[in-house]
Amino acid sequence: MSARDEFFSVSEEVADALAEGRPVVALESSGVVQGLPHPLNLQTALDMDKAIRAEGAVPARTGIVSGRLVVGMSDEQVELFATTPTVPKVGARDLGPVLAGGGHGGTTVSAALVAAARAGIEVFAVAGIGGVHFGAQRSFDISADLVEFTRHRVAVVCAGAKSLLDPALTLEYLETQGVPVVGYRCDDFPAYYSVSSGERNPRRVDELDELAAAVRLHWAVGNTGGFLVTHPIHAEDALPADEVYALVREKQAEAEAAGVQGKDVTPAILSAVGKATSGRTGEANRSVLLSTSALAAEFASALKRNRLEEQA
Ligand code: PSU
Ligand code: MN
Repeated sequence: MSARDEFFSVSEEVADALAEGRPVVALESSGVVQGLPHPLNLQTALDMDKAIRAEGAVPARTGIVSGRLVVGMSDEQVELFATTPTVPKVGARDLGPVLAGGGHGGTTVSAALVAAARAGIEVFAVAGIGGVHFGAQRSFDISADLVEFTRHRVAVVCAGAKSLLDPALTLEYLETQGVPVVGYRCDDFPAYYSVSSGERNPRRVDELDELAAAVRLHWAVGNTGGFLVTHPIHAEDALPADEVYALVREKQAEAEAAGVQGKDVTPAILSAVGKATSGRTGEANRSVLLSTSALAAEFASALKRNRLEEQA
C-alpha cells in the first residue's frame, strides 16, 4: 500500500513498514546535493541506507522530486540529486513555493522534519544539525532546523551541530525552546567532524531502552516538539576541534567579506573548509553520516519496542 496524493508521496516500502509498525529512519537530501562532492555523495547516501537496513530499519530519504515531496527516495532519485548540483536547498519555508514550481529540491533538516512528521516517522538521522552561527549576535543567523525541532514529534539522532556553528549558543537556544539534548554514552556535545565541541550535553544516558522511554515520556506528558540524541563521530575518523574551528573562523570571515548571506552561508563555509583540508572533512563527514545512521536505526527499533511494552 502506498499513501499518495498529488504533492506528497510515501514509497511503498516505507508505507508498508509504517503500517506494520516496523522502525523507519527519515533522512534529508540537501546533504546529498550540497554536502559532499560526487561520487562520494552518492556512495555515502547508498551506504547510509545499507547501514540503516543492517540494523533492521527502513531508510526514508526525503526530497522534492518534480514537484512532489517524496518520503523514501529511490536509488535513481538519489543518483539524480547526487549528480545535479543545481537542485536547490529547500528549508521548511520553501516547501510550498518549490512544490508549486514543480521542480526538485534537496530537503534540509527543517524540511525533512516536516515530511517525516507528516508521514508518521518518529526518528530522523543527520550528521550535524543546523544551529546558531558564530556571530549570530550580529547576523541573527539561526538555522530554521532549531525552530522545526519545536514543531514536530520526531526524535533526531545526530553528532551535535555542524562545525561552523556556535555550540554554546546552539545549546542555549535548544534549552530556551524546551528541546531535550541527551548524549548517548557521551558527556560532551559533539561537533560533527570532531568528538567534542568543548560543551557538555545537558544529560547523558547509556542505554537505548532508557533513551526510548525518555522520548516516549517526553511526548506522553504533552510536549509537542522533538528530542535530540547526540553521539560523536568514531574517534579514529575525527578531526581535531581546535583546528576545524580555527579554519571555520577564517572561512566565515572570507564568506562575510564576499557578501555570502542566508541559506548560502552553510554550504559556502563547509565547502571552503573541505577544500582547505584537502577533502579530510569529506571523509569525516562520510564516517559520521554512517555511524549516525546506524545508531538512529538501532534507536528506532528501541522506540518501537517501547511502544509494544506500553501496550502490553
Ligand atoms: N550539508 C551541507 N550544506 C547544507 C546542509 C547540509 O554541506 O546546506 C543543510 C542541512 O540539511 C542542514 C541545513 O539542515 O543545511 C542548515 O542550513 P542553514 O544553516 O541555512 O539553516
Ligand atoms: Mn541561516
